[in-house]
Amino acid sequence: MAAVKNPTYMRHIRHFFEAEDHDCMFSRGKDYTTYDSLKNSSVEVYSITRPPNATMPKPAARRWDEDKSQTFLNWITNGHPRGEPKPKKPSTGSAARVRKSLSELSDDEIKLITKAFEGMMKLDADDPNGYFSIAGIHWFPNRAPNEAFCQHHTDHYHMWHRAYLLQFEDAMRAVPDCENVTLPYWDFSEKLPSWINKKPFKTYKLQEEVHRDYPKNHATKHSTPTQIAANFKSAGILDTIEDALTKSSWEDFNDTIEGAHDSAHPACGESLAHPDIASFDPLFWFFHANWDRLWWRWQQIMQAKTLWTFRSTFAESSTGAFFTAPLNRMRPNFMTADRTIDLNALGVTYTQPIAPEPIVLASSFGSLLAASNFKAAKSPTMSVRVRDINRLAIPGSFRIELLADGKQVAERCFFQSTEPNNCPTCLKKAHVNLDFKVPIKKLLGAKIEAKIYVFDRKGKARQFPLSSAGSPTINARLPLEK
Ligand SMILES: [Cu+2]
Repeated sequence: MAAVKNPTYMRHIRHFFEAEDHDCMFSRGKDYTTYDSLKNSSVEVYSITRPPNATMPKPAARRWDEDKSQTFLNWITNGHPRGEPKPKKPSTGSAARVRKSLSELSDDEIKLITKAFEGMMKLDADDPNGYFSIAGIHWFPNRAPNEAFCQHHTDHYHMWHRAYLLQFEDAMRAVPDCENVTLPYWDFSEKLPSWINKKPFKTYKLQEEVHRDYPKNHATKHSTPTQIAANFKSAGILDTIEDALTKSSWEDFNDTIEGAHDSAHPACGESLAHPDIASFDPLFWFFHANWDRLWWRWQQIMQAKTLWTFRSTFAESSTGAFFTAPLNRMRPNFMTADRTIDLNALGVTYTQPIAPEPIVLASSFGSLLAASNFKAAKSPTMSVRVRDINRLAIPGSFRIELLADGKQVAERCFFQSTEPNNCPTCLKKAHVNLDFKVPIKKLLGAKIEAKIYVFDRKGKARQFPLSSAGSPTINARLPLEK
């Protein structure tokens, strides 16, 4: 490689390091895995890698040559630009478990998935491979208090659900003659196939009581494919997903995509609206396989498919704490969070759209250096945050609507238990913020207000007084562009 004049972190510099280099430096208490940490140590790194007297990387064969060292120096003297990765076409690789889209399945594949679901549903309620047991991990069944496992609005949200889907897929494969089955995903840009409303996918009857509101034989329910498609459209879910895929830091991606996830749950119908019962609805599994696929899709775009490259997407070095013991632990008996990152190493991959749209990545920062030039965009969107909502006071998943002169201009949902005070995960974070992006034209001069609606057991939304949800505030910001 010739020396690069204008290298960036995302395109060049982070790829100068391999897992073993990071392992080695970690053992000496040094962390060069994120943009911030490497930037802060760049002069030191330059000096220990510079030929001919380098001490790093350890194997002599991988020592940096003059050009590489010069590239690194150029990065320092240019002020450490972060940049964006070069877009790459996604690949499916050659994993053993290829998860397909619902619309790609052949008749035989649908039959096999049907068999696996029916086989799991026939097992006893206490069989660890049975549908009831595995669905019950997500929340509620009459467990001892403080035994909720599912992770939402925490660092482990994606990792926990990836491990959970694997456990479900393993149980599908444990059904006789289903050893090669894979869990398909529901690509939200496609309408659900009609067989989703046939046995055994239409509904699942609880084999045991999970809660006084969900007695034995309670039947789960989702809306029709047409209704769901309409709900997704009015909640703007596909737009939010598209936006999430352009985010170039993990924190930004994570916030945006989980927001889309939270709005998509109630859009699917009464059972999926509540974490208490959501995973008993057979649609849950295809729905969540797609969220996992979208995370993997982003990992591919960011070239962040391994633990170390994944860390390079963190905006803040401290984000990585959840990868290190004991914070990497996920219950019950799931693999640790760090092991979930490399999906290919777990033998899984997803089929992808044939011609992926080129994606323009965007970085966003909380502030810009006053010394740099910036401007407000011509037809800007306003960032509006409804802040400090005491969600523990709200009995279940809720929707916040933003109104200008009485007309709704944006909405977002928050997915949570109907008894957040009994959920140890919810208790960890009592106050939450919800962010909206609204064209400024709709807000200027208008009376702006927020309303909360909480979903009842039937998935119907009823208004909940804002004054009962703590003292939330509304904050508005005008994004500046560099
Ligand atoms: Cu979910």
